[in-house]
Amino acid sequence: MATKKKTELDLQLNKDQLKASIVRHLRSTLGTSEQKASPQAWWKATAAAVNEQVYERLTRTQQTHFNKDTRAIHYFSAEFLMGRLTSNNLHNLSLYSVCEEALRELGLELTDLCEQEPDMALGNGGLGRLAACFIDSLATLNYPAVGYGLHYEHGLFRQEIQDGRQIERPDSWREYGNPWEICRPESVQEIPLYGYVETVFGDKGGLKKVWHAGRKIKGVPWDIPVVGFGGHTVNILRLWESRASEFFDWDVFNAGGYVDSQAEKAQAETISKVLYPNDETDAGKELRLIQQYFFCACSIKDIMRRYKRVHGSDFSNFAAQIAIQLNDTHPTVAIPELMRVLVDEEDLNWDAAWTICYQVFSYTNHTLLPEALEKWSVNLFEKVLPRHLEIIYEINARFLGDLVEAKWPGDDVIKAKLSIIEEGEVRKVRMGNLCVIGSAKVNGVAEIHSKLVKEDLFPEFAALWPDKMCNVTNGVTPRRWLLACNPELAALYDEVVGKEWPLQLDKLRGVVKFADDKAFQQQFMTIKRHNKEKLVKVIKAETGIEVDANAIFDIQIKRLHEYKRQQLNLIHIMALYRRLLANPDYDMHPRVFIFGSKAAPGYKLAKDIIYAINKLAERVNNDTRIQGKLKVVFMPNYRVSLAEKMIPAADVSEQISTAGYEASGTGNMKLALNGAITIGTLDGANIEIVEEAGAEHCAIFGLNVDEVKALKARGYNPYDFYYANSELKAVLDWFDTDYFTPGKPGELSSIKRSLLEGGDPYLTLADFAAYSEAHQLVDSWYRDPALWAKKAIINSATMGKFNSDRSIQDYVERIWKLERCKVG
Ligand code: B1N
Ligand code: IMP
Repeated sequence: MATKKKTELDLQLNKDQLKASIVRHLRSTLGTSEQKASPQAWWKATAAAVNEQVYERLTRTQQTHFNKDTRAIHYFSAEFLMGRLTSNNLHNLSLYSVCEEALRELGLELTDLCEQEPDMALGNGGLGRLAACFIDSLATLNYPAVGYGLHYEHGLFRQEIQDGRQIERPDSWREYGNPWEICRPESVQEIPLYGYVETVFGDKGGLKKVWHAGRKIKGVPWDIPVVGFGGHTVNILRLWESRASEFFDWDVFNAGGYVDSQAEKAQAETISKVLYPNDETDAGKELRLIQQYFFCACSIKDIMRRYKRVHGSDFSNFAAQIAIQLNDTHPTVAIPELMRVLVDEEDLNWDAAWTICYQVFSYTNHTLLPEALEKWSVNLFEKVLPRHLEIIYEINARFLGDLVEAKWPGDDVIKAKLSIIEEGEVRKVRMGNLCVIGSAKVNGVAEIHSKLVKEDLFPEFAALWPDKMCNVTNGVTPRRWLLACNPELAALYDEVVGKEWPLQLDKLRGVVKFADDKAFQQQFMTIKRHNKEKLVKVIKAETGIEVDANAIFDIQIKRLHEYKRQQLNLIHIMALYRRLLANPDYDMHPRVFIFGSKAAPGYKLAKDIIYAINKLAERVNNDTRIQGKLKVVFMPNYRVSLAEKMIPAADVSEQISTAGYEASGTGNMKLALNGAITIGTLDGANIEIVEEAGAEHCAIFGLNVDEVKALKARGYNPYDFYYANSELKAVLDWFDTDYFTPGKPGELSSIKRSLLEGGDPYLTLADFAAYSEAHQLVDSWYRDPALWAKKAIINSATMGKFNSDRSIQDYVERIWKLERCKVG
């Protein structure tokens, strides 16, 4: 018995043990005492106590994966929007309520301590948060997986609002240390950049390429343990930090150039300094290409090191052991990097290397927006990565000369279209084409999006490789987005359908039969009410605005982009305001329109829309004539931890992108799961949400994808709608007055201009009337509390499909072919 291995149960802490551990860490790790400790010290001590559990399981998991030499998925992503980890880790270890009690006995509230944690905002929005949900699901389902990305010192900027305008402030998430990350100096990598390529004679005869780097950068790995729900598997997220290769350039230093050597160091450290804040826009900047190469090269070296430790230089098992998923085109350079390593460093011949390469990689496309499809100038590539450009040329020549020529003999038009190189005044490398050519599978992120990827974005590639393109609809983790953020609703669901739903979200279907049950409706709506009351306090604290929990909470939270059409929401609120001014008895249930959104710092129109929302809010919220029937709130600094407070309190979810532009959306899933009713277009995953919930329980409006295409083909003229709809005209003309910006007429005119002279590229005016009607429908539903409760319940109960565990299972079956690996 004495030698018996520790089992799961032995690992599980009780309240007293946890309490003792927290106090011990407060003293020995934080160097303080119960009497003096700040809330921040208590939070860190709690995290340290939890980490004892995490590390034990991490070690077991890594041991098991190593011993069994399992195939693993490596998720390459420039963004991981993790948010806070404390409550998530506690829930996933089944320690949340134990910890709550332990802290209570110490006179502390766990929820308060959780507020001490800065968000880990290493992502822009949906794409980065998806990566975070996916690594949670991979660990939960016991799949061997590693997330690879960049250890940005500054994540997405902190947004302040000053006189209605967005101001960007640096985010310093690790200024005072972060208890969830572990530095791994033993796995440092060195990464070459710049320089030139030399052709030499190889040892085995024949020619060989040698890349003489102009610079070398050190990559330092930081590991974030990723605790699966149930606590069996703890995988890692490995993020690379850049450092100067030698701390000083001693020659420069000794010659008296201390400042120069510091500049060199600063330059190297710049690489992982800051996340580019552009969601869906390609900056085309040298530093961004270097960021991408830096983390991909570090990660490939890391994978190689691990593979060779077991298999030596026999690469015949490589493709069987290693799968790499490219989260959009940002990590594409990993493809030529793996070729470079296999051919130049491991001496494989080209064909052998290429056969490995395209079996290893798969690519997820997240957008059709042309401005997001990455292209790098050939000149920049040649300067930064000269050897990779040669490799890309070789991949391209073989692809066009063999495959394309065989399928479309002599067709130079198709060759020009499929080429990795775009010809023109400035020659460019098309990362999307390189991804498709170098990947086994290409997937879109919702049914409609995957169809458009196949038919509109890459039709020739789809003809060439009919089996390459597939769909995996996005999902969200129900642990964070229901269990942790909405504890009351989670407890109600435990009672009604049992406690398995956080793993099998389909079980919530069992709630549907209570949708008409008066007592259940009451319980459900009381919980919604509590969540709204909590949000009322947050709104008051953050903005000073008083709102009434009796009103409909209508929420649009997502990055600011014209295609997401916050401007449509804005002009509709203005129309409601006009109706109320014209007729103070205008019949509507009180509404609070709540926004949360960051604009890319260089996106002028997006920032103008934020300004307009805030100016409208000032005017509307202080207008006594409308008797509080309308309120507008812009919540500053929207981020994951704020989303966790807003989503459970939403009555209405705004998902109003122009059909064909939102690849999937994931906020839509979280809001519906928490009982919000969707006002939405038939775009992205909205289509599948409606399929699950039933069309009668959502307010769908506007042009669909085919109608958008047809209208554009006919020639869309926004003035047709402007002149035909007197309310719409009056609202747009309002932008030119000083009604919302007293003494400063024209401050909001850019919005009107974009919708008229600018051609209204996202068809805002075309959808306005239908949108307004959808709102009236929602208003009429809300006045019937039983009808509303039923719809809200059905929406929540039917979102099982959007569990990110289901997405991961789809990836496993359609793309990765992984096997689960039980730990412990
Ligand atoms: O990815 C999400 C989807 O749910 C959204 O519909 C989609 O818009 C989003 C360049 C992007 N697509 N492209 C990006 C982000 C950063 C960047 O630098 C592009 N984000 C999306 C998850 O599939
Ligand atoms: P969607 O664009 O509505 O699908 O938003 C996707 C998800 O990304 C949201 O539910 C949030 O979790 C996250 N998100 C979107 N925009 C932001 C942002 O500006 N900051 C932080 N998180 C965001």
